[in-house]
Amino acid sequence: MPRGSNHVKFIQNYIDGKFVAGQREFADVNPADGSVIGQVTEADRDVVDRAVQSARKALAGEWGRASVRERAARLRKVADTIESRFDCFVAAEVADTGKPISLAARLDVPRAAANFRAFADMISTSGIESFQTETADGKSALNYAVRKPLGVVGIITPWNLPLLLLTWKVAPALACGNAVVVKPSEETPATATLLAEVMERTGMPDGVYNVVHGFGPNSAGEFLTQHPDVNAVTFTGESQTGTAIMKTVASSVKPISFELGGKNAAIVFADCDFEDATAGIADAVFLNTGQVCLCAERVYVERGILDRFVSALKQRAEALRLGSPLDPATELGPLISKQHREKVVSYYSLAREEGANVVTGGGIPEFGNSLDNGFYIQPTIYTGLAESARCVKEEIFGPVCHIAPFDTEDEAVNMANNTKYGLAASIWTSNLKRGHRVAQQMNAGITWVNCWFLRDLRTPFGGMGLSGIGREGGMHSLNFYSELNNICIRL
Ligand code: NAD
Ligand code: 6OD
Repeated sequence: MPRGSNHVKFIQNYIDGKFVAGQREFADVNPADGSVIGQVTEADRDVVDRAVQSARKALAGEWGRASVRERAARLRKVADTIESRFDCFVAAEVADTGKPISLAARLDVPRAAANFRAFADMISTSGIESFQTETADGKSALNYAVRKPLGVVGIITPWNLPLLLLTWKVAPALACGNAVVVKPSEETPATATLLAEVMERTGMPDGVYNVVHGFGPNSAGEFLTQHPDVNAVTFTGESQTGTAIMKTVASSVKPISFELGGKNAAIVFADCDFEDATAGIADAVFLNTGQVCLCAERVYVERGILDRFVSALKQRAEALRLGSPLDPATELGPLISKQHREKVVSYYSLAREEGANVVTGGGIPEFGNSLDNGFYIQPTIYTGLAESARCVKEEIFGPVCHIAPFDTEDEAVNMANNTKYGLAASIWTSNLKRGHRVAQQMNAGITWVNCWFLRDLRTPFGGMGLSGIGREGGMHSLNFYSELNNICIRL
């Protein structure tokens, strides 16, 4: 982020180990007060091409020859360096997203370092498949697979957990020996750029990590997915964007990995630990102002505890401290942008038109200070909507949920599964058998029982239906980011 004052940063593309300006700039806005905190240089087609070529060059050089041990050591150094610049990363993430400083310090930045360490460990200990095969003449053959990098990986990420989600892809891609060109969200360009400084400090060879800034269609995102020398594309973002990217990459048959949207359900049985369940669901609905793909926007509660549950969640929603992201006591920051707030507010209006009962929230808070220029919104709970209502069907991506009753386990399962998405679910019960039984029926990539967003990076992560294609995490990441060449030797 080379030139700039303390107030307005100039955020540039990073190519072949150098910061590079482009022809056009766009503003980086702080969602907490609407102020412009940075000018970001947009990558045109030529700049994206230079980034891809620099990645190709890196693959042909020292990086392409690095052993697994050397790559793992490099990744661990990146983790250490992120930690040595912890406050800087936290400050940049908070300014870009408006998320509470306590959240960035507890979740986003520690997870970025953890991503690099975890994939350094995984690539170091990953084995090779081998099979001894009987041949027709009574002899045998030995099969074994070797792992090779895909080449240049294009990585496109959203704004909700910018550094966490970017490093979740960069770390395994580099562990497998690829070079990357990343396109962070136009809303949150800072931490991907800070990561470039980290790469430089750790002595990562030039061209291994490149950053291009810009938008999606007819900008850096599309130019990257269209590029013929990009060997694979991994994307996290909206399902509709996934459709557009899929069309673009179809002509060149590149491997893709898509982590997309969700309309996740939580099922609360009357036998749950009530305090645990209400606390867990408050987190699942409101964390990061509801801007986590795993957030629960549909909560199904067994009828016997419905009223008690609704009033407990209402109490928790109303107790949440909205405020400046820089105040350590703040629990809820703003939404990411004016445009996104307009979208969420339009769903708040739609919910009323669709006949919802507003339990709490439904509007925009007032602070009487500069935060009124930010994009804050009230945490909101609805009841009374039909299961066919758009607000129950469509992803809103804000601090909002609809609560509906159920009478039987089968009914709860059917309602939870009645969606085109299939990302995450959570089940709250003290009956272990029921926990397993219901979890196994969920049409979702991830189901939590009596917890939410509890992550082990070795496990498969992804979604079904509109929520994505493929799985990342653990061996699934290593397999996505490599080509396996099976070698068969007649013995
Ligand atoms: P988005 O799809 O609008 O943008 C994501 C990224 O794609 C951005 O960098 C954007 O510039 C780029 N982009 C947009 N159009 C493009 C195109 N045509 N070609 C190439 N790139 C393009 O998503 P968002 O608003 O940034 O993020 C919110 C969405 O992401 C929600 O739907 C949320 O559920 C989803 N999400 C999913 C996961 C997951 O793991 N499944 C994680 C986080 C967020
Ligand atoms: O924890 C992760 O690895 C992950 N990919 C989380 C996604 C959160 C969505 O907003």
